[in-house]
Amino acid sequence: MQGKIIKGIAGFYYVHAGESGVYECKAKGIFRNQKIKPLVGDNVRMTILDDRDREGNIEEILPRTNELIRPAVANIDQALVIFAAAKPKPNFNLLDRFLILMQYQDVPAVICFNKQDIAEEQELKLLRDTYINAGYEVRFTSAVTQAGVEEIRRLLKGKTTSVAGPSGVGKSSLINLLAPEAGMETGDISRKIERGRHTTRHSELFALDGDSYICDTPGFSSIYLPDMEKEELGSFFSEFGEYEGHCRFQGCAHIHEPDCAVKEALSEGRISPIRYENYKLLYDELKDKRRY
Ligand SMILES: Nc1nc2c(ncn2[C@@H]2O[C@H](COP(=O)(O)OP(=O)(O)OP(=O)(O)O)[C@@H](O)[C@H]2O)c(=O)[nH]1
Ligand SMILES: [Mg+2]
Ligand SMILES: [Zn+2]
Repeated sequence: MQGKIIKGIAGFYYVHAGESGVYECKAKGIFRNQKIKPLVGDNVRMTILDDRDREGNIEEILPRTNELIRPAVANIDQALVIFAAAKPKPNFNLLDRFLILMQYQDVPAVICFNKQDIAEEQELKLLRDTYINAGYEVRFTSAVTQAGVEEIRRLLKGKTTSVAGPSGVGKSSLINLLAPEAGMETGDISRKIERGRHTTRHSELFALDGDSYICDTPGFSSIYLPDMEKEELGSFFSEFGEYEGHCRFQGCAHIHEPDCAVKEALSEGRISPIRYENYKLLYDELKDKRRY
């Protein structure tokens, strides 16, 4: 029998086998035979040990299309990164880091700005302009009015999508609308800290229908840049692409060099100052890291 690992807790793996439902499995022999640890998202072959108690053993992990390091999940088709358009205001540096990390792992990212209902039109415009101009797919939603939610549902169809974003932006609220049986707890950040138990600690997949899964992953408050040379950073800012061939110097870092076409585009408003500032900050971070 085949299935997909939807959750892993303390040595047990929960395998969703379509119509047959979910089995609680061990993975005896897997590490020894295949030298890999099962991940949420893995497609597996299993044997059923007890059909009434719904217990099984994972016999084989089927080939992965990809394997993300953060979050640690396999076979992800796309990432849906959720930030709030307001309350909390989006942290652009964190968003850009996340986008770089996904591109580094070859996972297409779609940006969703939630809480559209409480953001000013001006704030929404800034978000739209900044990230559409940077070449990303951008969606706006509200878990309260449900605006944009159907569009997200269409986006998820037939794919396994990993949902990520900082705490308090409405990830669980949106997942509950998309997969009501997920039954995720939602709440105010302050209340959460007091009680300290809503926070997602494990990645978990929810089946939306036969061939669509959504993966809730632990929220993040910081992200390390992937290991790369500072010279590679520019390739993660695809909006620089059409200008960088016109810089005076080949290999221009677009920081202190004269006759830099990227800086010229910046001064003419064709490149977003938010994105450019993040580029500079991240460039310095890579430079400092390499010095030692
Ligand atoms: N106005 C408004 N409030 C929202 C929206 N979506 C979520 N909220 C509220 O924002 C708060 C946080 O929502 P959650 O869904 O718990 O956020 P989360 O991203 O899952 O947070 P963590 O689990 O801590 O990572 C709750 O009080 C929600 O009711 C929205 O679209 N508009
Ligand atoms: Mg949540
Ligand atoms: Zn340049």
